[in-house]
Amino acid sequence: MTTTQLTELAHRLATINQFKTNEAGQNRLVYSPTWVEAQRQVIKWGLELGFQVNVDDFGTAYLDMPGTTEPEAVIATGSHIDTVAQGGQYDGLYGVLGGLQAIENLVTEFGRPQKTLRLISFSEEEGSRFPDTFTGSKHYTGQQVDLTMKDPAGIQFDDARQQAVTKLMLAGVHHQLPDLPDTFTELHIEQGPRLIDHGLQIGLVTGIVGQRRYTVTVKGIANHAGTTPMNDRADALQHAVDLIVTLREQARRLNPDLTFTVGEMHISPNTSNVIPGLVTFTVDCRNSDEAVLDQFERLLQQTVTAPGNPQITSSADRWAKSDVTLLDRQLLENNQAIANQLGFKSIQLASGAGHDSQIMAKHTRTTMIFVPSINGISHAPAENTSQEDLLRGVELLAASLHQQAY
Ligand code: HGY
Ligand code: MN
Ligand code: MN
Ligand code: MN
Repeated sequence: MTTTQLTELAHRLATINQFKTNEAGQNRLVYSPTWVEAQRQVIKWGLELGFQVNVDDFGTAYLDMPGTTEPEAVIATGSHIDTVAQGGQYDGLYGVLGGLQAIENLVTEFGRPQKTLRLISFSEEEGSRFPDTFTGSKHYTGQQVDLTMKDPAGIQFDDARQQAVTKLMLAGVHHQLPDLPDTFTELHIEQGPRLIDHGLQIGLVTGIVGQRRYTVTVKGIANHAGTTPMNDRADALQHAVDLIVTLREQARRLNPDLTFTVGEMHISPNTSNVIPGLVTFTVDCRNSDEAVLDQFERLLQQTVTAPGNPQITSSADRWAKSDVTLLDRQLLENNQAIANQLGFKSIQLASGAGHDSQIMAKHTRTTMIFVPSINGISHAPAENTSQEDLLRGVELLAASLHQQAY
């Protein structure tokens, strides 16, 4: 990859990352104004570079470089354009723009491919605005998504979706849902410490952990902070804290590799001199063994609904579940051979982060390529990857796509 092309990738990453709404990291939540700006920009680059551009009903953009002799055979790459709240500059976006750069480099060097090369910018993966994850790749693969679900402000998914998609229909953009590809390769930052800690440059992903997300609701009785005796309270926050401490200990005892995260909490009425009457908090748990996740789910339900203060009730609602997913072995081996030829220091590893690839893998041969995350940080403004590592990922992806499509 030439310096110009690297500069181009850096320029495109910076262009989209400038759309952020405030200094607290990237907030490209699906169908938000910054999300619309970003997806419009990807579409404009696609049109400028001569891709055929499709946008589907969920706002996913498909940039096709049609094949010359086998156009109906499709080799795809891509990732998601949305971010978590206060997210980093590379999660998802690197796979979209790195994939675009890889295809652009191939066409510049080798002309049109024999098979169609497709870059996919999935509308939403994170589950950061609406209570569901992977809605872009789910829609592409024909899985049902609840259009009536609402974000915390009460805005319905379907309304936000329709308004945003209208803004993506630039001149020359088709509005269809393309067929599934023959293979899908996702380029992504590792989002963890393994590559960087071992001085490695490339991760070839064997599989992706299973992931489940819940919202626990604790209902007590709001009351006066000063006049209510300590032994006569239905304090929803105190009970929520007890539940979190108990569940975390249960997760640790069940399996040391079971990740347990409470990332979001809402307290009502959330004011200093009122005993909280209502608390909700999320639980995100992940493991490479579905049986461990099943066991923890039973433990979670038992713990949450265990009898205690009769004035307090609590319940747990699971709103996202993605299964343990093995990725395509042959595609991984092909990429391993290319990485060795290119002299890249690589390992094969499982992903602790969820990815669109675990949805795509149910419908087509799928593989992933990781590049290192500095200090292993992700889902935060400090998320970072060196230019050289960004470059290596694009180089390996381009060689892999070349092997499949030319
Ligand atoms: O949460 C995840 O693992 C992914 O980054 N969406
Ligand atoms: Mn160019
Ligand atoms: Mn991601
Ligand atoms: Mn993410």
